[in-house]
Amino acid sequence: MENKDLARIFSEIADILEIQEANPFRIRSFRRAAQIIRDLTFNGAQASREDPEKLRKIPGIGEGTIKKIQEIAETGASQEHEDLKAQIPPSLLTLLELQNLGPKKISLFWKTLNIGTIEELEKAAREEKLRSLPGMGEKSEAKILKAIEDHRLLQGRFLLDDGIEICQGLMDHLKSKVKLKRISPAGSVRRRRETVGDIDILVTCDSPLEAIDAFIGHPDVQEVLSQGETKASVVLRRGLQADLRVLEDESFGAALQYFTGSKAHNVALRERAKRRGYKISEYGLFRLDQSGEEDPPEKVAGENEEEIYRLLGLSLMPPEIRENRGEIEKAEAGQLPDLVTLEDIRGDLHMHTTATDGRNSIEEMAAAGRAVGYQYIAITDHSKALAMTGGLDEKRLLGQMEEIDQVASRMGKIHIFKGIEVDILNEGDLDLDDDVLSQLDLVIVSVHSRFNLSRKEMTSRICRALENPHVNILAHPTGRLLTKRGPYQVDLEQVIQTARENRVCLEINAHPSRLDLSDVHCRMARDQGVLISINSDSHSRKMLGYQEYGLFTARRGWLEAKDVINTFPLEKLRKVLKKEEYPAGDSRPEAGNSKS
Ligand code: DGT
Ligand code: CA
Ligand code: CA
Ligand code: ZN
Repeated sequence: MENKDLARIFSEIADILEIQEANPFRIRSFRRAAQIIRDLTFNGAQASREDPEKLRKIPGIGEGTIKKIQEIAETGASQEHEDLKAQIPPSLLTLLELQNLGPKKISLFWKTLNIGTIEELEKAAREEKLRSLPGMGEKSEAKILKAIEDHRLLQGRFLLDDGIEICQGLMDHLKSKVKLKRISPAGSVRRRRETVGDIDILVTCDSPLEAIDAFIGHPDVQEVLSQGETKASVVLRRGLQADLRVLEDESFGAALQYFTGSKAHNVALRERAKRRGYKISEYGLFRLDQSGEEDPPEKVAGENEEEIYRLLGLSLMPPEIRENRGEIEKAEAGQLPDLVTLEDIRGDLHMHTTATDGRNSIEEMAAAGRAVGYQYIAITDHSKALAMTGGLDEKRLLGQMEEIDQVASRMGKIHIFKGIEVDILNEGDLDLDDDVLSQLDLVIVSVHSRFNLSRKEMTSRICRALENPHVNILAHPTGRLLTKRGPYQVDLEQVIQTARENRVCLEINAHPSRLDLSDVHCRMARDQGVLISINSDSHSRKMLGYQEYGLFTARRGWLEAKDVINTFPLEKLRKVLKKEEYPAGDSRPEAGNSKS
């Protein structure tokens, strides 16, 4: 059992106790235990059985907690947790998934209006029954409706990093158990979509039944939904579904093409095939005879994806862009974008250190950046408005700038830009004096407060910030948290235009729960000649690896290396940061052209 799963049980106990208005001290102690368990650097369940002393040494973990961990490690569940769950309707806990709705409010709704499900909550809000409850009002009622709407959109999907990790785990397991000829992820995992609904894996091998058995025998499989001779579907412990299909060699390419999708891409491709006298399916590409009949069907391709596309007059396109957003037309014209790759990335321009809420020092971050092979990084801690992170004021920032000089002189080899992630205050003012901002190499601005402004207010707040001449990058431009919180209301077209006019770049925040800008917005920005920066927003050195996810989004947004400033050589990047150059816009005569 992983620490995450263990912690989830503790925090759910706290949630239920809080809904029941139990002793606040007990609630707090379960919450604290959940937090500590989540952050353990070793496996808590394992330690509880093999070396409980290890747990005893951790401040904040008492005997009661250790006993409970042991119980869960041994039986897979906690009796107290099970008993508590039996005392409330199970749907009450799903209400906790709504943004900004805690156990106290849920308890209030349950006890006063007998609300036990999201549907009942929505009905009560629409009938304006919530606003008269203690501590509630018209605004909080509207927020609940918005949270329900967001929840519907985000429900049942998983973050891409989890999807890739789980998919890889399943594939490694299959490879270790069965002799396979070919194996590939398909579906949204292969297209690197920002969230995934389920996992699709395709294999070819001599003994399909063995592959199926190995698949359903994976230790994380919780339930087998279906099991046939060549395919199986399971639900995994994390709640995610996974599908395996075992194929013949001669149709592997066709199946890979079909099950990679997207559906919209497949539909467009099928119509194209039809117009050219072919029929396409998951089994292959077939030539129809003159009358449009497929009898006798002549299979002309199937083993390789590339061959199928070639016969349809198309070059092979990267899975990331198969969304029927113009890629088929571009492939036909031989004008597919030359998508940015991980090798193009020369640095990372957004990261935090121990000065605020990061876990590593400037020197450790720089060493980690150098180890990745970067030519430059930027240190961009938070500003003072974000008090809970220990945000920097002017004086501490000036001190950090000196420290960066010292570290830089010791390190050599990697260039360290002096930066800040400064908060955009209510009306679009920045949280630090212009005088200090002017001394930095790089100023990132971002919104971390008051997410629920009107579209007009939020747009003018952000645009005002972008007009400050020191600003270089707008971080996580829509504030969304995938599967948790939707974007705030903002007119991105206006933001893009203002960014362009002021030579500001927009960020793809590469954190897998942000990926903000989204793929579609990236493309919109690029088409308007706005430069993009792909940033990990690392809060520890190991998070530098998140760049890869930002890169997937960039590719899905059709970006080329020339659109992304952290692919630029140091000297060119310096000019962009000084606003002496802004090459994407300057060299792109016409919006919407993928090749200039
Ligand atoms: P997901 O799982 O919701 O993240 O998204 P996908 O794209 O992985 O969708 P999934 O798992 O339902 O199906 C995998 C692929 O199979 C999908 O991308 C395209 C193909 N596919 C599924 N259903 C249809 C369909 O009704 N028509 C066509 N043409 N293709 C389909
Ligand atoms: Ca899928
Ligand atoms: Ca599927
Ligand atoms: Zn940040």
